[in-house]
Amino acid sequence: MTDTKIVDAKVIVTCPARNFVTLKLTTADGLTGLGDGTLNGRELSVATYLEEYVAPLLTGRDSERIEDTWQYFYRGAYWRRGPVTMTAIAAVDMALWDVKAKRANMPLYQLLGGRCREGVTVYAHANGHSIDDLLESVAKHRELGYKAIRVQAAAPGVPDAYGVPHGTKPYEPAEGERPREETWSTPQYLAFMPKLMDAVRSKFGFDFALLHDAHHRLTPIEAAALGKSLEEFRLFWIEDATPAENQEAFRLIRQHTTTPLAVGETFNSLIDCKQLIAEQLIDYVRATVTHAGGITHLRRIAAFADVYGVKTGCHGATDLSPVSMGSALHFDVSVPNFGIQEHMPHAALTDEVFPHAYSFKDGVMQPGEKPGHGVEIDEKLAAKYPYKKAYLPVCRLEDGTMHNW
Ligand code: CS2
Ligand code: MG
Repeated sequence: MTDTKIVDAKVIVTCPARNFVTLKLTTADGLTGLGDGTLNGRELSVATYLEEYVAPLLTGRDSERIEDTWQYFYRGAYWRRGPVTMTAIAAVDMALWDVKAKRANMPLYQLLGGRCREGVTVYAHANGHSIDDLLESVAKHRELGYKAIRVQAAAPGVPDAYGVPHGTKPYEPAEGERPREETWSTPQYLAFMPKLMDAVRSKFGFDFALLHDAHHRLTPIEAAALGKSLEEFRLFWIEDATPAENQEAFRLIRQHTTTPLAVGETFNSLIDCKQLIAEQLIDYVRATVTHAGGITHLRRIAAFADVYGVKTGCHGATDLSPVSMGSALHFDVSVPNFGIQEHMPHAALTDEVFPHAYSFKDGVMQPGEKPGHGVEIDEKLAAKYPYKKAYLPVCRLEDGTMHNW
């Protein structure tokens, strides 16, 4: 009988182009598993939670007991849910699935029930400081083979559109010792959006999926107006039209528009989307393996969503590490109600620190055939890039009122 006990639980914090928190588990039978515990702008809170309260309880536990370990950390903490707790549990869960799949000598998707599709359709980010700029970016992404493209551009008179980079660097919102302050105007944005979508559809037609992220900046009635004004451009979705803390808010949007709705990159539990799903107020749920309690809990969200015809559309920004992306792709390829997966390629340095088996071709990603989730970490290289504090920005209306980012 092999000894499947966890003998070591190590938290690795590194900043190869941006900050990442990784949990590495080692078992008595010589296997290792990795989990992503990165919470953008609040990374050390999860690292500390893992180091102080979780790692000491992992040593000596049986690595084979994935569900029981999930329940142990969820119920056992007494303080249920919340982004810090659920990201920490997620890191443990991902690492345990990685170990189990390696022990079974299978790519993780096989343990999850095998393929439900040939590959994972992903959407890219196209952005621009103007419509012309954006059209160039869309053309570039179509050349790269993407079949689904999210478009974001700066509306005239709105200094800080969401998703548009500052200068020529790739879009990366977290920066600085203090949060950057952004300024927002909804009226200008709402007037601009139909022009933007019209320019994209007129130039490139309708043979690809078109997406947009409103990043929680609208009220429900403004979101309803946006959805209505974009119907003729047949979007794949509008993302985060309004904050979803009040799940009922989506009823109003739904009553007014047939534009599909996606929400949930900040969700950490099924409880965050229970009503949204059960009342069919959304079409896609954006929860991820990293922030919503790992593969175990995301499968539960997806199974619940499937009952109501809601599909998955996992968050996949660069602040989720390659460990998250690898795990997400195994989940995506094996979950019945998959919708789409976000793909924002990592910096070359990030990929060097996290060598991985997943790949991209013609708008589709593959998790790879390596046992486990297929992502490793080069610890020596990781150690060369120490943590660097970086905050997500805050957003204000033109009169200085604090708004939603
Ligand atoms: C986003 C992210 O990818 C997305 O849809 O909204 O860029 C998000 O702002 C960051 O992941 C925040 O950490
Ligand atoms: Mg988003």
